[in-house]
Amino acid sequence: MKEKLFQERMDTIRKKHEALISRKNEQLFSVNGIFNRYKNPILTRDHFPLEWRFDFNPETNPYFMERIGFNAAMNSGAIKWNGKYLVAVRGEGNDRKSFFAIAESPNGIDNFRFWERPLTMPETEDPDTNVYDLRLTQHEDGHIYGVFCTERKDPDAPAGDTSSALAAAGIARTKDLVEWERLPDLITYGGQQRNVVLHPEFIDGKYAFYTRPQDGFIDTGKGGGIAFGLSESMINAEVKEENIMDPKRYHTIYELKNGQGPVPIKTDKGWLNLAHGVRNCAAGLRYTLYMFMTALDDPSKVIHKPSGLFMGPLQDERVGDVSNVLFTNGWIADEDGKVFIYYASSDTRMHVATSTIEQLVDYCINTPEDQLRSAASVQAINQLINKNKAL
Ligand code: M1P
Repeated sequence: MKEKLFQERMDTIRKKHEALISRKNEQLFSVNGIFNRYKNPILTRDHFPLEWRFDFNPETNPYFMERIGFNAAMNSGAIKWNGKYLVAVRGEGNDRKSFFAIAESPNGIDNFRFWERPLTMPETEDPDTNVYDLRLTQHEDGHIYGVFCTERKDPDAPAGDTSSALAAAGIARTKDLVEWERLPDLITYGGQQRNVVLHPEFIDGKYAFYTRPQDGFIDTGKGGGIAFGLSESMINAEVKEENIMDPKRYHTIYELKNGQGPVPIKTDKGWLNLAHGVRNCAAGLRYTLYMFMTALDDPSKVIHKPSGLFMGPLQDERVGDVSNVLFTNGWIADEDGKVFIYYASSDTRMHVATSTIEQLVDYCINTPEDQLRSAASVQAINQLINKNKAL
């Protein structure tokens, strides 16, 4: 009887899992014409391999029950590797611990399959409690760097405070995405760090980081903008001076804080940047994505910044573990100019949107800037109406 139950459950679960991961995705029509969303998320908690979740031995698991459960597949770095589209997923277990795992797809939009094992990230002498939000930088020095958030309990938390934490930027490097060498965490002097990204090119012969200084773990206090700073080395990376290049601002979608998303993409008109901005409202924090461009000869200088959000949580995306959130830390630009934007919704699942470098540059250059007042926004609308009337 039990053998039958085991076999039936195993067969059904295998079939359903295979159907889920091999499901075709479908591009949706785009009214804004800037990017296209897709019908299905590319990864969810149900995509994790069954071998990571079930004990397949009928002796020790007669009911074929899940032994290790997963809660989310979210904030993923991305890279094109050997012709495949790879996402370095932030997996989150039912135990609330995040980890990294690579899933690859032949076309960037569906059929993402996890590699055999999650990524084993070596630790420093000070073990990480939680690691998340990996950004993958293919640096011109020949290494692929992974920069991520490492979180540890705050050693100065008063007795009974079991939630205060310290966030810093962990760094590791690899040549094959399988074996990783952990390097010391980034040293900065502006408080805690999250959303740190390594620029892919040397600037003045130095490594360049986008940072996000923050006074506290959640509240950024005096920090909270995207900063830029240089480090002499990656072996002992240290940014002595962080200069805010894209500040948080009153009554914008990045009023409370913001953070660099994926590694900027180089174009002949400047660097394309994608970031997240956070505002507060009665429903809590709302995370949306926005874009800006920086100068080719100075990636810390913002040269174009469209007003408002590029992408906000819509429909099912609005609901999840942390609702009303879009977050991105990975995109891939193909040789033909197609761009795959990988984003997570509500800290729960991963999606893709596609666009092109040409469209994104056009969006950045030709969308009016935020003039920071309602009357000025009305002026911008009127200018567009006048332009259309003159046709
Ligand atoms: O929960 C929303 C996001 O919160 C954090 O982003 P930030 O540091 O800007 O507040 C990150 O922990 C991110 O992982 C998460 O998606």
